[in-house]
Amino acid sequence: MALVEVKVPDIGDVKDVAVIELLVKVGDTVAVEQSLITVESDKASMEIPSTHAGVVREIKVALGDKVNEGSVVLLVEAAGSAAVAAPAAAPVAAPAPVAAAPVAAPVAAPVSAPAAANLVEVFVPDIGDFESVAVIEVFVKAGDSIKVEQSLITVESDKASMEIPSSHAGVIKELKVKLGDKVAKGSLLALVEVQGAEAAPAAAPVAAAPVAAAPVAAPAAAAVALAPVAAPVSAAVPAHDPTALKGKLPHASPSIRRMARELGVPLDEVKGTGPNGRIQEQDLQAFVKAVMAGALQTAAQKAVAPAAAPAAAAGAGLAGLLPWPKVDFEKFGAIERKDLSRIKKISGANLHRNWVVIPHVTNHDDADITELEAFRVQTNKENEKNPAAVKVTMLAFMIKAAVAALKKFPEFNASLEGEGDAQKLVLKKYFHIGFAADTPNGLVVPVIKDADKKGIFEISAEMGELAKKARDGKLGPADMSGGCFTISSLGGIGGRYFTPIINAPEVAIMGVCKSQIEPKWDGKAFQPRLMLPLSLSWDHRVIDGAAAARFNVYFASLLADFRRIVL
Ligand code: CAO
Repeated sequence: MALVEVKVPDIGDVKDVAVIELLVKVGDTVAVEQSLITVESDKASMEIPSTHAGVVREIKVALGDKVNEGSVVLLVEAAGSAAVAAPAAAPVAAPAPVAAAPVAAPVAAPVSAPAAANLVEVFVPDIGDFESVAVIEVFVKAGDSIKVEQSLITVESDKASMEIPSSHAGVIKELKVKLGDKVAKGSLLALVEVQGAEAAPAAAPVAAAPVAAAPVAAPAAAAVALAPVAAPVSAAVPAHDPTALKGKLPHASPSIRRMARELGVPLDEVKGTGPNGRIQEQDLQAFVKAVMAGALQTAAQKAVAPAAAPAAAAGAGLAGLLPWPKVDFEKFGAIERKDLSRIKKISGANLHRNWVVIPHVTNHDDADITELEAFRVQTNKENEKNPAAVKVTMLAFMIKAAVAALKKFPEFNASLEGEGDAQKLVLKKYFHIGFAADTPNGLVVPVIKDADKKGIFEISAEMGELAKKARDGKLGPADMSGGCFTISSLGGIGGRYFTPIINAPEVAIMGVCKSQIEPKWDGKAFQPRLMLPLSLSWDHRVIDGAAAARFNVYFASLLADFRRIVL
């Protein structure tokens, strides 16, 4: 097992960029191109990817350190000889930084002045190997006076964000891009009316354009006469105020920006608690929680609050989202209005909060339950003549399997508690498993307490009682509290896979759908096997993808051979 040094790749002519985030820790298994750290200059932040796959043995940088091309970031014990083909010295093809113009590359040139003699076109400079990056912020508007190097827009790839500066001083006559557009090197950004000498072609390059990281020394000829404006690929409007012209980019990494956009959070309203006021994930979470709890209103909410108060329950103006569409349904045909059931109102609000607050991911897998189903059917057959016997359900087996999996993967039997730096993971030593039950009034989740201490018959019987109580609307709070993990089975109904919403404060939920016979290759021939589709949703703040995949594999292995449960 060789230890290899992973170094900062070519990040352009930028010197001494600060390490502002460590994205891995010692012992972590990293993949090639996985982001290791975030570095930041005054104009751009970028994530530095790994050149090798393996296990992190030592981290050579600390928060606040200044790094340059070639600085050793960490030592990785490369997995076998699988150390990436790319030698450490040669950064992976696309060093994360999307990079803006290399130093001294003329960012733009006034090309064939389109309309008037002193009107010049300002283009996107060389931004490295990236074909198209999204415009996520627009700082200027038509009529604005701008200076050379003044930032016009911010663009972002999945690994880096950067500001694109103007190559000319003057007055913006026309802005050629808008939020959500995709741009590339040479895309036309703006028509700028320049004064006197400024109108002369850009022999004078714009010095040191945006800081970040041109992967390779860029040709000086740069953007002259390149095809203007890439057609806007997506006019998708970010959830937060799309037209706002913000003077200053909030201080946050690309991943935080992306998360904020996905959640519709106006990042400039979030208070950063990191170094130099940098916005961190916990700041975003605290903001969302405060808005959800009604303790805070976004500027957009405040703006619509007086008029939209009654519609707030429908999400109007939430975190800057567009108001809920108002449609005169009667105009299109006959309708009937019905009150939502109490359960639907309560569960709806909970589900909504959980969906918005938890960064959740769903892993899908299949379990071969051929033998287990045969055993279940056989058991029920044996008990057919006994009127007191309980019908054994597949769900009861899954509850036992879930207990075993929670024992093996304790972080799945956990809850997050507290906020920010004081946040803790509460690991539970008890095993109370909830199961989603469909009732005429809506979804409820009764809980089988201490499922680890109960057998299949007992669990099946208790489930039957709880499901009946649920259908009759007789479940009490005690029946539905204390859950550690939930199973949501649509197996009796149908479907293949779905994405169950985590039942907070739990951190994972297993969704199962209808099993069906599928051909499975046994090495010699296809065999008909009964396969159960699994959909495990998990909270990415607590669990990572590898653990989730292992949980699914283990859970499936238990169902495939239930004897493993006693090992
Ligand atoms: N694959 C194939 N068949 C399945 C199955 C699966 N995964 N799971 C159950 N079945 C079969 C059962 O064997 C049963 O068949 P038999 O009567 O021939 O034995 C039939 O489907 C009906 O099962 P069931 O759904 O009534 O019983 P259950 O123990 O599987 O589930 C309960 C009980 C309460 C969980 C279920 O009735 C229910 O409410 N499910 C819906 C849960 C839900 O809404 N989840 C979504 C939440 S997200 O909105």
